[in-house]
Formats: sequence, C-alpha cells, structure tokens
Amino acid sequence: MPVGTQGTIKGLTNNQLEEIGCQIILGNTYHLALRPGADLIDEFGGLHKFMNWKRALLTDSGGFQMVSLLHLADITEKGVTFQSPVDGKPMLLTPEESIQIQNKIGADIIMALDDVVKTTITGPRIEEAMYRTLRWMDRCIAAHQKPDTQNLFGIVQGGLDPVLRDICVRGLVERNLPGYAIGGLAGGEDKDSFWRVVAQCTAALPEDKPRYVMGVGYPLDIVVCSALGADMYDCVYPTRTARFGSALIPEGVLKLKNRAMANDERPIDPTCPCMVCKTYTRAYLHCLVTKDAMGSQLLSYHNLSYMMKLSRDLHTSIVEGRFPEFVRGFLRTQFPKGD
Ligand code: PRF
Ligand code: ZN
Repeated sequence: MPVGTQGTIKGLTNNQLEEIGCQIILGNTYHLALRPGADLIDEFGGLHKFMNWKRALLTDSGGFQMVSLLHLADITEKGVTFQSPVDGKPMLLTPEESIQIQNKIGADIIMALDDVVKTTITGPRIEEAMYRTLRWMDRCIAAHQKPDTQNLFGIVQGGLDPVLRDICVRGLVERNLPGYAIGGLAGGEDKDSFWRVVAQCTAALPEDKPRYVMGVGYPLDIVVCSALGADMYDCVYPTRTARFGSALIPEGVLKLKNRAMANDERPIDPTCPCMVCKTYTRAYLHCLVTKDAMGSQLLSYHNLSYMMKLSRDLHTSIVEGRFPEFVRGFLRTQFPKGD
C-alpha cells in the first residue's frame, strides 16, 4: 500500500495510481483529523468520495504517527496526549475517538489504536504497552459503529520478546478479528530480530485472514516477509526515496543525482514497462531531480510502479506454485556476488 498522509499520494493522481495497478492506499487518521477534519470528510460522504478514489482505503489509527512525529506525545491508560501542531494546546486521542474518526473517514480497513514503543528499548514498558494494546483493542471493538462495512484490524505488539508476542497474538485471535497487523517493527532493530518476530506472529495468526506488517518496507523485506507468510505492507519508502532522487530497480537503487547520469541516454530501468521508463532518459531525470517538482513526481511514479509490479509478480508466482524460484531470482539480481 502506498502511503498518502493527507488524502493523496504525494505527486500522483488517482488515475495514475489506477494505471500502475494500485488496489489500495493508506491514509492517516491523525493527519486527516487535523486537516481537513473528520466532520468535513463525513459531510462529503467519506474519504472515498472526498478524494474520488474508487478502490480500497486503509486508515492507520493515529497513535504511531503521534509518537513518531511528536516527541511530546504522552501515553496513559486513557489514550495518547499530544500538543496540537495547530495551536499547541494539549489534545487527547482515545481508542474510542480514533475509531469514531475512522468511522467518519470511512476506509475499508481501519486499525485499532495501539500503544507503540520502540523495539530498541527494553524493560517493563514493553510488557505494559502490549497489555494496554489488548485493553485498547476491546475499547476499539466496543466503539466501532460500522462493523459491516469497515474491517477493524488488531495490531500485535510485544517488542522483540517471544513470550509477550505470543500472549498478544493469542489475545487478538480470541477476539476473532477480520485481519491482523504485526506492529512495533521496522524501528531500528536488526534484521534477524525483525524476521524472527514476523515468523513467530505469522505462524500463530490464522491463515485465512490477512496478515499485515506495518511500516514495511524495502523490496527485500517484502519478499522475505511474504516468504514468512505475510500478505500486506505499507511504506513511505518508494515515494520518499523518490523525492531524494533515488529510483528502485531490480538490482537495488539508482541515484539519479549522480554525475554519471548527466549524459546517460537509457531509461531508469530498460526492463520496466512503466510510463516514465518508456518516455524519459536518465539524463533528463538527472536534470529535473531536486530542482523541479516534476522530478519527484516522475520518480514516485516509477518507484510505485516498481513496487506494484514486484507485488504482482510475487503473488502470481505463489498462485502458479513457483514462489521459491521467484525468491531465488529476486535475491540473485539484488546480490549478484552472493553476499
Ligand atoms: N502501529 C501503528 N502503525 C504503525 C506501526 C505500529 O506499530 C508501525 C511499525 N513501526 C508502522 N505504522 N498503529
Ligand atoms: Zn519505470
């Protein structure tokens, strides 16, 4: 899922998103509640109508965004207290309010408010956050007004501790939710710990429900987590890295700012069927990048096309029973020297 914070994927139109095969995009409760506001979106009949997006939408609950964006956020049993970026006044987001706002926004998938802590910290705070996430889950379920049209997903927390993760997974599965997310990862922990937690959670979550790894990720992480049983991902990486002048290619990353691009007549990726690769040279993109908004837009278009094609190819390989070959081919291209 490409991430659109303010009800838009930065630099792309709805038509372009449909053109590259995007089926679902993500919005943030926190950003949308601040601007344009949940009541205004509600007056328009929900976010689908407000932004004229006909495919699926998912909204994240807001807690993680506040904790990651505002260092001043304070978490208590009631909810997340933060300073309003508008007027600096203290504001409180409770599990009930997060769901109320998400009911107004009207996304197809909505997320429970979770207590997120960095995986790199240790001690009793990890355990407290995991149990609080389960208690908040019940408050979210009770507050949810549209269970027939909006799927409320739970989020597994518990840091890198297998015992805490196990308690959280069991607790959520008991509540028989339409889908489950694995949270609290991709926050600076080493890959080995990250993959271990994903493997443990996917193994314990029901196979017939979507399993969503939040805030992931890089092409490699998506391939590995899919091999471990995960189904859904969201990340700002493809669009953010585009704005810094980096293009995703099967071999890794191509830096368009690099001097060597200045007279390179090839497209970003000669094997890519996207509009940008069919139309523009590396030299032209080198000239635009970081100088004109069009540079970011074209690179975002290519990068999201790359991620959509990667997801499609991965999915097709599973359906056709050749996923192991797909993974080997992907890894051989990314790491030709085998390291
Ligand atoms: N919880 C929520 N959103 C998230 C995460 C989480 O743990 C992550 C993982 N770091 C990304 N987005 N609600
Ligand atoms: Zn392309």
